[in-house]
Amino acid sequence: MNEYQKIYDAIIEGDEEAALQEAEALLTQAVAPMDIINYGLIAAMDEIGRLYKEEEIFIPEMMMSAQAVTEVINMLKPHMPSGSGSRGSVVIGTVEGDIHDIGKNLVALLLYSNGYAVHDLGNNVAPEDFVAAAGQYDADVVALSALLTTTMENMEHTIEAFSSAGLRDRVKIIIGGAPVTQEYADEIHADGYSENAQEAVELVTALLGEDK
Ligand code: B12
Repeated sequence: MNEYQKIYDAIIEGDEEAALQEAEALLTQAVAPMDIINYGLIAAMDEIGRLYKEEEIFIPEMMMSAQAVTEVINMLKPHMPSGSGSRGSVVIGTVEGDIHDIGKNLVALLLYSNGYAVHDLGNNVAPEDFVAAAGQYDADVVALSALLTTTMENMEHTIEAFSSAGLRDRVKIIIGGAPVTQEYADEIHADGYSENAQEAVELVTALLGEDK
């Protein structure tokens, strides 16, 4: 049994209390918060997705596991570096029609920890709300998340809304989420795509330049 097995099992069971306790225990053993997230939480969510697809579990179970993951991430937040907000302004949200927000929250957290000012619009965000927020926060980057093949097209609609508002050249738009690919990013003329939250930080850094 590896050190992440207990927290993995607790997430699969949707047992928030046990998951929080185990996260505390791992922190006292000096395990890095990002390792707990990657090897405990994300690994368990992948398995939850598989179990749901195989109809071994249903939406209520998936919701309990998601809730446990969210609470553990909230608990880990203060144990991660807090950023200066000086490296650039990022507006982030999950696109319209989609309420999945765990991955988006992780991207927001890592960007914040790495020095970016992050303005999180939440989930189910309409294209015009992304455009308005980008203006309000003078965004350098707009980051779009989608977890459903049916809502991915709202990434394209959001990019179109920036073009219609005459703001497309003012911001870099990046996209991500489990069904999203580099090919799709190219197809809808996004400025970038990354597979996970750590790479999202590298992507934003590359797009804005180190001196930003
Ligand atoms: C948890 C979950 C839920 C929870 C969400 C709770 C929440 N607060 O987010 C609940 C129970 C609400 C839910 C609901 C539904 N879900 Co759901 N859900 C999942 C599940 C199991 C895990 C998602 C997750 O959190 N993964 C962990 C995070 C960390 O990973 P991630 O989101 O991919 O993010 C990482 C990267 O993608 C990337 N990233 C993410 N965003 C961004 C953005 C940028 C800019 C960048 C650069 C990178 C990036 O970085 C992240 C960290 O590394 C997935 C299965 C799966 N394997 O994805 C199904 C899944 C996404 N759901 C699915 C479905 C069908 C649904 C429902 C339609 C079910 C229904 N019939 O009602 C509803 C949709 C509701 C809606 N309108 O949005 C399907 C989608 C199928 C498809 N092809 O479209 C999946 C794949 C399950 C399956 N195998 O069938 N779901």
